[in-house]
Amino acid sequence: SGEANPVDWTVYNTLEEINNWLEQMVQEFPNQLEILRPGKTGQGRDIVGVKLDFSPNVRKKTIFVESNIHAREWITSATTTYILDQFFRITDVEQRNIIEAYTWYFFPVMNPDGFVYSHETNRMWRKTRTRYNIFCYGADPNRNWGYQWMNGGASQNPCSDIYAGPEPFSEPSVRVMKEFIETIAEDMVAYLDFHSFSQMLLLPFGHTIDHLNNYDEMKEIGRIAMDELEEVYGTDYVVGNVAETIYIAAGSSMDWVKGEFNTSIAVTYELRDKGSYGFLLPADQILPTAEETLVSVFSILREYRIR
Ligand code: ING
Ligand code: ZN
Repeated sequence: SGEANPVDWTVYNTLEEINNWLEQMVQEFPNQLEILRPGKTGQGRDIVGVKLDFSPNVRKKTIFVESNIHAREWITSATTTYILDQFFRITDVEQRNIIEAYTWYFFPVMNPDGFVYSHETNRMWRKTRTRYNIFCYGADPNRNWGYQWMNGGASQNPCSDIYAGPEPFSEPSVRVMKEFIETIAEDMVAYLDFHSFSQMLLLPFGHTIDHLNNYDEMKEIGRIAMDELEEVYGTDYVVGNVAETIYIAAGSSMDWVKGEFNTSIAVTYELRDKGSYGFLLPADQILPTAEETLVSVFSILREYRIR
């Protein structure tokens, strides 16, 4: 914390602050962390992530952590940066065993162009910033992935907040991350995606209400994890697939990962709250949100591992 490191989870940070913090973490822990810049956004920004491995010479299953694919959902990158930070501080033996059993990829801001726009111009911005006509900018980066693309809950109107884009992977940032995830997908056991708000743990899929793949097992695991989350600060979560629990929505990153690679654990959190503040969640809720969420991440992995 302090001047050299502004990320301390008492305020929401800018893209520059988050990226500087990631670089500082890599400098502090060069044997465990590696900076990743797999490509650029439509506006030419780097998409920045880290690879975390506490024993880099041992090949392990991998876990991918995504947040802020939607620009205005600031609590999501605040939460995932907190989780990354805690992974270097936690001493509990059971938790350390879980952390160190995997290779982790963290991409705290998956949509840097939109994120900067939400900080500098329009706090309620959701999409990317591709110019589609003289009035309307951006496609929804969580409707732009090439699994069941445009098969419900997405729009072909560039002015819509759920505009799926002219074709799958039209958004440069989405294409970059698709190609990156393809390089690590073989070993991936979990894809953890963070949105806000609604207090839900969402499972695939968004295009159909059918309970596909390992839905039943994941619903059980998710319920146990959300009960543990609630024990921390009383925050209650609903668990279920996207289509039945929130709305029909096709073309998401989670559904693409599940549909393409059948990744065992593919979940999307809708973090706090249930609408009182919505996207404008006060900064004094960052720490409690992040703490309870981290408890549930351990819970999901523990439950999955003992089955
Ligand atoms: N909600 C998500 C959205 O993209 C979602 C819900 C999650 C849809 C996963 C599909 C897959 O609309 C928010 N708040 O963005
Ligand atoms: Zn979202």
